[in-house]
Amino acid sequence: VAAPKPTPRRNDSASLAKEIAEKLTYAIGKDPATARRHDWLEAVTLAVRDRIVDHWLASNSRNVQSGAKRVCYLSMEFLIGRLLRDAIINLGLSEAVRDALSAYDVDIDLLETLEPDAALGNGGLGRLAACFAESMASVGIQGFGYGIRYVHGFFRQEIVGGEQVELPENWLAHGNPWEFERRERSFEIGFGGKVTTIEEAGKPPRQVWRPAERILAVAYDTPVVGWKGTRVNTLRLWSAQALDPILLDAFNSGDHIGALLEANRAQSITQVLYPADSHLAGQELRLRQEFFFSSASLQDIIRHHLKRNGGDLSTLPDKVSIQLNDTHPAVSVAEMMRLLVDVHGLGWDESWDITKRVFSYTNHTLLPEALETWPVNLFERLLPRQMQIIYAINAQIIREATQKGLDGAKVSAISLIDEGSGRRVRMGSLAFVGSHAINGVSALHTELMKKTVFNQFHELYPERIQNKTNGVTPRRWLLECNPGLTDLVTEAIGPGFKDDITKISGIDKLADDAGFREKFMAVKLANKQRLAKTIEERLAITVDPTAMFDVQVKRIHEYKRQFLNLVETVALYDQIRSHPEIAWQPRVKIFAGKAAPSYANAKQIIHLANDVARVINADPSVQNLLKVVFLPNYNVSLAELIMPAADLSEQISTAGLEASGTGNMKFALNGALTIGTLDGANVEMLEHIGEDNIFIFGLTAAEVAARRAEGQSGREIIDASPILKGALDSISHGVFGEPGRYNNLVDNLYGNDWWMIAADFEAYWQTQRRLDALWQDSDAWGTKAVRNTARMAWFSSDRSIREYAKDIWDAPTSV
Ligand code: 26Q
Repeated sequence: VAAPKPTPRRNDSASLAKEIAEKLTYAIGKDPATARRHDWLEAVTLAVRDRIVDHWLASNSRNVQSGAKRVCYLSMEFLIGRLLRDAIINLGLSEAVRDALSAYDVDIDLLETLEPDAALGNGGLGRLAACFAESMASVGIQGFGYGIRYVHGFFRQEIVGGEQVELPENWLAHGNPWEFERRERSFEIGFGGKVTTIEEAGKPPRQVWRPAERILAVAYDTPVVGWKGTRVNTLRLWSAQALDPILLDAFNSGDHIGALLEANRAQSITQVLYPADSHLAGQELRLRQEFFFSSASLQDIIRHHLKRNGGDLSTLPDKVSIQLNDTHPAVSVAEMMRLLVDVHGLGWDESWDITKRVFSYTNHTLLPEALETWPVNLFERLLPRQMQIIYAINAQIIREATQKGLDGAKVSAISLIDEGSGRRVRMGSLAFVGSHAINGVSALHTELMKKTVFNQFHELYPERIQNKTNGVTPRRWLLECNPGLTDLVTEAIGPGFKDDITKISGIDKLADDAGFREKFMAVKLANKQRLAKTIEERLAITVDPTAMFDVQVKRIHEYKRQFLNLVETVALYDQIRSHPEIAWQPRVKIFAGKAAPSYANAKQIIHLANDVARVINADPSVQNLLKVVFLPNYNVSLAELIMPAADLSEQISTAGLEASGTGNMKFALNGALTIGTLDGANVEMLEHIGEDNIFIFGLTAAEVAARRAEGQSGREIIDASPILKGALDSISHGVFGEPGRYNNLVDNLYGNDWWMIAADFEAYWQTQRRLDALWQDSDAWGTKAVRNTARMAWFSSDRSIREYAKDIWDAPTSV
């Protein structure tokens, strides 16, 4: 008899309604009368998931047939957020699901808010990985995300007494319907132990690593649905398990506690995401995480290649590209060499050639304090064979460089070992030499990479560094988060922009059309009302939705200069009170973001934001003109609420320090104007949007570098600016909390003003006042807002991904 085949799921609302009821009954064990909202969420998710699985299996068999190149994106972070709405929109099921649920009097919008965020990332780098995964599926690339299945993602932030408190996050508490555990897909990962040389007669000596500790990496797969569901890729996240719990029991017979401790020790590797994004947490556990997921991913990639290509590893670079998302998976370069040479018996030179052709590396920061290095002795103890390999690679690189005529100082600049402050392995250098392409994430950042961190390498290998300006997926960051604007654009120019975002430029000509502009600003107002409601519910602060929503949301860091924004806020507060005759424009200053738990100055900035909000919001003399809001627990879902509701986007980093930024793109796509420095991707946004439609101020990257070299202090600038001086005085003299609380922040400005806050204040202040004037002319503001949305298409991650595919991966799109 022929085996019965499952029938693919149908997408009409009646079929969906029936299946949702079946899931509720047979998968969850509830009937509609007693089901709670979470039960409905799970039932809908499972019904939608069935449709994804149909596409997923079809994509997987097409992958096998086409044999096209696979792109593996290795990232310690995937900051995904929620998946239900993403899946529903990409599958084209919005109306069907809404209709199906209306039969049960259940509201899909409400259900969607019950899904926990998958917060497996810190910020920009992790969110970029999630946008790229979705874009790879959307443009038809055989993409595989590889990462870590953290049990606890990024911490939950509460504000208590104005200060950040970190609470553990537990996204898996009620299970995760999107993941499929693949127990059969598991690999052993070693740590520690010894390397022995095996000599056999007639053969070259071999190195064998005998780890002291072995742990199992188990795969959990999540489907990644592309636009229109035509391709579903896989995100494979690794979970750490004790190698063999039963053996362990036998080994520890009688010692149950000891056996459990052993299992816990194994599992601890994937328990928690490190919450530091710009300065190093140099702990051993972090290096273990990095190696754990790198080794598991490479073993999986090699296993797959051998199975599909008749056991021939020489063709690996034709069939696979591996992108390293920053240096976090850089140990992969050494581990790949170990697997090729020690495990699969290839020669060193051939292995090195394969490695370089397979790998490419994206750099996301130039901040010296964020460049990853590991003490040689730690590396040696944890990964003895990989350390030997790094030495061997280093010797080869130095030999090559010397042959090309490099001398002492230049040679030590390219050494993989930093001999300066204790011996340390430079992970950026390892990633560089093991890759055929190295990219920065904006044009400016890439040029600075060539001139600074990788200057010596760039001289030696001038063809390797390229630029790939970041992008954001227009599905999540327009269609899903801003249905009002999506409908308006559809009404105006048709739905073609959903398939090809470049078509959104069709609304450019409507910027001068008063009727369209009014509708555009009406959508904005509705989005602001929605955000105002959340602000009221969460903070009991009433804000006027017709005031200008001036927003800075991102990780809290000194280089991002939330402090500059707060000083301007305080200055504005003072000026409004001392000059009531001026036609001040009503503003709501909105802040959100998390500080790394160990980053004292960043925590002070959060405290100040909350202190400033408390004092200003309680002062009746500025009531209609100024409100300050710090929204706790910034995450992807909150961003989806905030981006569509912003009038003004603050992108005010010290020039030269923000590699790209991606929030800047989300805001502008949703019709916010930008006030920003010539930093990161702001520079390219200026080129696309046009100088009339973006508000640029402040020192350039070159000017910042020059001022830093001079070591100029902020004192003269502050003394010459009564507005700045006044604001700093009220901050340090106790207008906002105890006197002295913010001495450290303020004194830094008088000292060397490292972040150029005093230096840029005047230009920032003046630009803000120009924006006040523009706000009064709502037609002019509306025109610029429309032009922002119309001209942001180039910043789609589909464009970024196509560039990677063509210039770095040589991988076909639309397969
Ligand atoms: C490294 C070692 C040990 C512990 C933590 C880390 C670590 C973790 C996360 C270091 C850096 C990060 C994250 C960096 C990041 O998000 N960078 C941002 O990347 C975005 C995407 O390219 C850019 O748009 C931002 O400009 C950049 O700041």
